[in-house]
Amino acid sequence: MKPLPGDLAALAAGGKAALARTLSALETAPEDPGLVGLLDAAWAAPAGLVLGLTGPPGVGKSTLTNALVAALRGRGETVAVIAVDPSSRRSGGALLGDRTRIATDPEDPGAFVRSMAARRRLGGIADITFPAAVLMRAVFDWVVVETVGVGQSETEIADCADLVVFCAQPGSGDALQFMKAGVMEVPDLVLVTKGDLGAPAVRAAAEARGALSLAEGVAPAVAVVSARTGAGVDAAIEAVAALADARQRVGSLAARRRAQGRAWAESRLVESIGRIGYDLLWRQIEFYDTPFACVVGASGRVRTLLHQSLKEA
Ligand SMILES: Nc1nc2c(ncn2[C@@H]2O[C@H](COP(=O)(O)OP(=O)(O)O)[C@@H](O)[C@H]2O)c(=O)[nH]1
Ligand SMILES: [Mg+2]
Repeated sequence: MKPLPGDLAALAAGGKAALARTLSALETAPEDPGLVGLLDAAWAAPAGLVLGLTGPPGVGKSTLTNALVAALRGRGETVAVIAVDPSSRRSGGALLGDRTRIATDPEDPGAFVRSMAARRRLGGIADITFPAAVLMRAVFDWVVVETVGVGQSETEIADCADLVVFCAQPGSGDALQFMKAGVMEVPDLVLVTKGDLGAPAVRAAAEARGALSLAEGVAPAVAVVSARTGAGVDAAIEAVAALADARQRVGSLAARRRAQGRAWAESRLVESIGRIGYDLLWRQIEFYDTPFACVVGASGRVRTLLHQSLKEA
């Protein structure tokens, strides 16, 4: 296999093949020093925006992702997609047989799609979604993460996306009930899908606005889109970009990313060195500039210490 790109410039210059190789290394050699260096470099240079799409299966997330890719490419912007597959121990495969595939032109260097299994955390976001999104964000204008939209994934996406869009289906009030009850984190934008259905979509949007007005803080905007006709897709992109701009100006986007890096590093470390190890070590770890190297470094230290003490015992 060809070596990993040596730095971010090489990752960008290497195109989709270089990105695909780097993403594979995330799964096969997550502690590779070259990979870890690339991750921290990408972490320090976020160029694009990570958009998380959540919503129940069948709501139209994949179809909308296709429409977003087409619209963004039409505007001359580049886009990478992470499709989190609903594989799990329990179901062992796809939940819906007729899942819409996300299709892009393999010849187009500006559009990239990667599927990832929602391993371990049932129905949730793959552990490598976060580092994958960090890598993609350094070389693409947009990163769209389509979740499987069952249970936890709806809140987990908030841990790796810059902005979360919740997709709601005309004629189903369930998710809005969750939101009202505070079960679900409030998204940054709500899109009622399948706007071509007409009145039911308009009604769903009104219901969503009503439900969200009861939530704490500033209620997110609600808009209607149709991936089928393309209506509202450009407006949705503009709404997301405007939100991101506003947050960038006040610094809350950067703050959110820092918190995500810290939370990811903490959860990986607790997994590798345990809660006791983490509680002993965390004060000595400076996560913010190099969260990826920190995780590998701290696990390595603990491994060495344990090894020594076992030999001495
Ligand atoms: N009428 C209409 N149907 C749609 C639209 N978007 C998706 N669908 C249909 O809804 C079903 C589920 O779509 P899919 O994108 O796979 O949903 P996902 O499970 O949320 O990814 C499919 O049969 C789509 O053809 C739309 O804009 N209008
Ligand atoms: Mg889908």
